[in-house]
Amino acid sequence: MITITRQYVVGAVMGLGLVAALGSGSAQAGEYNITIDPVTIDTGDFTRSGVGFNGASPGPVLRFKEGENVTINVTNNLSEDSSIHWHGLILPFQQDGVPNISYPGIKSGETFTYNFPIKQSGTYWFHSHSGFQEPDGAYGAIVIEPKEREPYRYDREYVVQLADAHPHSGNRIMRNLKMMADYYNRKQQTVFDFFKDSEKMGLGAALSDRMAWGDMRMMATDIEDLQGFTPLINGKGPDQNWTGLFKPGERVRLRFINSSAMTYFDIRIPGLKMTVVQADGNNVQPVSVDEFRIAVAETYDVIVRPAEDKAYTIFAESMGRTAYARGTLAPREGLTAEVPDLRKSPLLTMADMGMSHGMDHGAMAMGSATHEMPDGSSMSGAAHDAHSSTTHKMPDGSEMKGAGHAVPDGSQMQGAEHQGMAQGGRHQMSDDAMMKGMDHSAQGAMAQSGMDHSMHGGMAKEADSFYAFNSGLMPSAANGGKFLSYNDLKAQKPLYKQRPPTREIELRLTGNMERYIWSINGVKFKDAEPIRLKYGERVRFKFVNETMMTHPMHLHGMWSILDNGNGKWNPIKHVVSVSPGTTVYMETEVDAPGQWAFHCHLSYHADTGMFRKVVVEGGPKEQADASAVRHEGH
Ligand SMILES: [Cu+2]
Repeated sequence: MITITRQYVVGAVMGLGLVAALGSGSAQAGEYNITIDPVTIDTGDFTRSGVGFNGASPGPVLRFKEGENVTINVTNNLSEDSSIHWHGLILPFQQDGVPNISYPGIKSGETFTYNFPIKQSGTYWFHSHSGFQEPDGAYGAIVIEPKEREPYRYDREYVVQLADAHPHSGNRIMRNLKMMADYYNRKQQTVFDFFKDSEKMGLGAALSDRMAWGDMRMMATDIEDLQGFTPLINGKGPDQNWTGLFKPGERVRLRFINSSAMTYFDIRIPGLKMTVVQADGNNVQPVSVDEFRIAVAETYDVIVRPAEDKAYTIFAESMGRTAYARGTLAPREGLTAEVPDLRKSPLLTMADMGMSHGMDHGAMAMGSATHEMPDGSSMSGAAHDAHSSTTHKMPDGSEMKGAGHAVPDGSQMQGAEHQGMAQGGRHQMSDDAMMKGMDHSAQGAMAQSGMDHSMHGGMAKEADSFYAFNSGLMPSAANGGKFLSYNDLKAQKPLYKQRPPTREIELRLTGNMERYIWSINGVKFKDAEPIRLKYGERVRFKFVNETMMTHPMHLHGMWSILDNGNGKWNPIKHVVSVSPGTTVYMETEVDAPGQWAFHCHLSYHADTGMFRKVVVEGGPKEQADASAVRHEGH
């Protein structure tokens, strides 16, 4: 049975300003009042002014029931325009809450009334879609109880909402990044690192490595382009230690939500296995893990069963290892457990630089294709003789030619000293046919046994098709155990019938780090035509990440069916994270008329142009009405 703690019920009702919850048979109707307010945020490290809901950041936990109709009156108490977007909810586009796409936004002092049916269950969240109000604190959680019983048991539950509070306001951060893209990058390599590398790699290799990164106008440490934040759990900094209580032996459901502006987290609870039961609000076939990575804007529900009468630390390290969020699960208030140290910062590799984009997996050989770099220059992929004698047996018996390590200036790095370098060939199957022909366990086996990269020393890691082979970002569990992969996600119950896509749309994720401009297909939102879809289509989106940063791509209004090779069991998500140097596919049943946002969920990437409007043409008349909302610029 589900027991919601008393504290929770009281907190939800009070925080919500619940006006009425009328139960009439199966159809319920709830009315809620939310205000958008200036608030003070205290992280324990610093205090600043920010934006919140109902006088607090994070805002209330909204609890809905699948099948109910909700009316939400949102009053803007700020001195500027605002908005609320219901992240991951399937609703009519006029209710989606994106200024200039769904509606004009909410003016200062005004109230906008949202009204929509709740068609789904699970864990979601809501946030302002105006300016940098979300990084400034305007976010809250949504929990939707299903009509039918859950397919798993738990005794109590907690929302664990992560954020990356920064002492600077979003506007100030954007100004600084525009002025100097590495303004907030404190992990830059120093001249000392260079001498260390020279000793290891030899002077020539170290120099070439630096020149390669310089040509990219990026650094091996560009994993987090915004550092200096304090990670929060439910609004509390590491020292403020958010605590959730349990009775030993209980099953505790933790609803993790990453509401960060810019930060990916790797989450573990030392001493506890976590059973992942839901991703982005949709039930998945349970998978037991020791650690998982949560992209910006994703949600994961896990169940843990702490058996002992002691405290456990919820430890969420930022992907760049510059900071951590910390909370505690404990049988009593005031108990704490040991807090682990941050692990060493990963370094991006040449694989993350997209050295392998020219690789054609149909032929399994490196082509002589040139690679368009973000700044418009091109990189020759011609010099491959260093490894031409190396061939790799694939599970299907074909052979893959080893790829050389061409650097952007056309020179070549010698094969012997690749300490900081990655394998040029990646195992991401960007070719549709290959993808289908190979199951992912075979791919894993290939990397572990079939491919022996002894010459790369300890650099070779287990393959995961969602990371470039030998990516510096490829995670591993702190205790050596199981780290969740996108490949592990299988839908509990597919939402859609499996059918072939009607067409494919390629979206290259592009950027110019030096000028801090992020774009899609090299075009900023401001200069881009909308993506036009037809109601009834099933579109296959192909994301090719040509940048060195990981982008969490979020399509509003319709589900993103991640193609992770599990066919009809492919998981259904609202955010698809695309790592550097990889190609990722997702499919969408185009079943929601109107106009929608489609963007990278890193706030400062979306703002500079990694954003598109999607227009869905046709469909049921009462829903369509797209012409009613005029596009009024950006
Ligand atoms: Cu991005």
